[in-house]
Amino acid sequence: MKEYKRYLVTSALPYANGPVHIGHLAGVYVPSDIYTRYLRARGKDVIHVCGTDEHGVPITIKAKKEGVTPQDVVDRYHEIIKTSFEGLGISFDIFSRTTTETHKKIASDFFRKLYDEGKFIEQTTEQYWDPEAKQFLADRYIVGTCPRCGAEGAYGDQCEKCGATLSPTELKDPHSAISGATPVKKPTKHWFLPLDKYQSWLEDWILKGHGENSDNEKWRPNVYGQCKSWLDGGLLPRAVSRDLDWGIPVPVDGADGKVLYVWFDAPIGYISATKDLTPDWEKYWKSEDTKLVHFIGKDNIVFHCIVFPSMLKAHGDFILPENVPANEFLNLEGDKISTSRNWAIWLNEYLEQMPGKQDVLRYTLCACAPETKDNDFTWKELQNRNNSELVAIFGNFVNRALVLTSKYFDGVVPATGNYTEYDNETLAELPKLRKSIEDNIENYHFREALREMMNMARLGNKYLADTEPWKVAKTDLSRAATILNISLQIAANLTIACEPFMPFTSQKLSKMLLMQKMSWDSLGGKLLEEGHKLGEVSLLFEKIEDAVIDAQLQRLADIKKANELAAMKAPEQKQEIVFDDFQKMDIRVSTIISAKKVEKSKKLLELEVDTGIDKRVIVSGIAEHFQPEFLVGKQVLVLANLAPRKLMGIESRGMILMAESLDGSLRLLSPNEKIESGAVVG
Ligand code: B3M
Ligand code: ZN
Repeated sequence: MKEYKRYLVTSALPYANGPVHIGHLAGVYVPSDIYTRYLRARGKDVIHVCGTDEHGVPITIKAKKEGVTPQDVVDRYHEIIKTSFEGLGISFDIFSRTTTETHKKIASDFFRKLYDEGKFIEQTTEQYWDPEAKQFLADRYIVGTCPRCGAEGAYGDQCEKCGATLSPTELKDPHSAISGATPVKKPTKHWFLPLDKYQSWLEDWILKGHGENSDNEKWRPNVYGQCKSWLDGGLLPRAVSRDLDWGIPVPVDGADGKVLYVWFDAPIGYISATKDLTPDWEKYWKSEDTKLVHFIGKDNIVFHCIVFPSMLKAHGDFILPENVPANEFLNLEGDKISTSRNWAIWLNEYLEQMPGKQDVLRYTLCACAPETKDNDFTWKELQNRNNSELVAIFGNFVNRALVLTSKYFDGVVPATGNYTEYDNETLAELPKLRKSIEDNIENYHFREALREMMNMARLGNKYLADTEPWKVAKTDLSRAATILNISLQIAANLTIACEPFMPFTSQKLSKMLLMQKMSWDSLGGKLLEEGHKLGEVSLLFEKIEDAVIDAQLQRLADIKKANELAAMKAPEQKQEIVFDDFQKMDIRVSTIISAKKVEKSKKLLELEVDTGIDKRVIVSGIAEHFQPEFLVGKQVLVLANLAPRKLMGIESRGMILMAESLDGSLRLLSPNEKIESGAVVG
């Protein structure tokens, strides 16, 4: 495998049209941060670049929905996203945006170079046009039925249901997302990157270069498989411009009203961000000694493995990625995460609602990261990971080691005596675990790496449980000294081993041990000198109580309910009637005087009602919906001239009018102001 001199790590640029959620974090940012922190700890020359993706239809749609400008939208979300990433300790070297001057210039120059060298095809094609909104309908501006899976509401560029990449003209039953109008086709000129010309080069580079038998890094099966199926299907030219008024103008004459396609400019954002980070940016992008790694979610694979590399190849000045470790999707409580259905845990909200629990989220998301297949996040899992792993193993071990040292040795690292065989075996595990963590991180197996880091805490916990220094100390203080020295060495090793995964914990633990920050290279050895004074002991993790989890689950249940209601359709209108039919009904405002349950009936209430005409009894089938006490004194609408009928032996004269919600629950209908009983409704 090739040795690289430096690393350039990129994380997908989130659209600045909403906050980031746990799906983004587990799929992209937690793994990329672990990878980069690890490389930094090893003293490698590494930079991690990211920023917000601020062009394209996702932004303009959001702006339209909120009645603000696209600039307002991207300004707001850039800040929210940036702050929340910082809050979670995602350590980008730069968090830029694609609306900077640097980016506009780099992206325009990129396009211009390809244009000047004749790398594009210029073509006039028929595209959908909204006759009401008077604009072309690119990408998400058009919705319809997916030609692949038949789902409704597929976008012009992608079906979220089956993940297919689409073009607007493929959609069945297309309509405008702006006005709802049925679009018409109109000719318009665009620039296309002829991906077909890069097909055989891509086959070589990906299928041979990063497949099973290659000397380069082998791409994950999910990534490799998606690329292969694209290549097997045969690549076609792809438009790299759009008819939109938000984006980077196409930098050639005669391109008024046309901007670069967002997927053309966004990946170039990695280059611009690097340039804004360091004057030395070219060494990262133009030297074969740099290892470029793109962290992305699976819906971005084609753009990072096929389209962007073809752009880079066409340009010629830049390196290609060595790996693209894309993750699958994370679900939430068994359901697909969805921004439009608000089915997500938003990072900014998590940080507000669960202060001090950043590492709990990082730990849980890494532990359940969808590395090989879609995976599920549940609040119960977060609670369990916290309570039975972080608190019960990691925290418990560290706490016992420190508290016992403070009790028996005044908080000073005690001197060791002779090691037993078990001591030696335990210490010998440390370098093995280190090696395993390294191999796993370098192969992008972050879940496994995390497990091995936790195994280091398990090792310490088991060592303490087996050696019982709290008992030994009573009879053999020097043996207890050896045990605690070894335990403290394990705790010190944990500060280094856990840093990529849980940087806040690492820092807290270093402070308790009064340790300087140490490089990865010291991991596995003896890190604390005899006589070293330790700092103050506090708890690393706190138990998360059921009430906290229940409140979060309740919030999700409320969202689900609201979504169900929003998705329900009102029943069809009944058959038409004439005015006379309506006139026959005598509806009166009435007041309920008393209410009681009808004996032996689950459903019926016996109500005494003042209709203004008389006082009468009405039996109503609403016992499961209202408590009798609630009804007394309420004004309601009564259909007074309904023929009497007997229910459970009681004569009922009239009917109380109710509104039945789409979910089947009932509401009383009362005048919005009090009015005398007997008032006629009509
Ligand atoms: N903004 C898509 C996404 O958030 C896009 C990634 C760009 S990476 C260059 O899924
Ligand atoms: Zn589909």
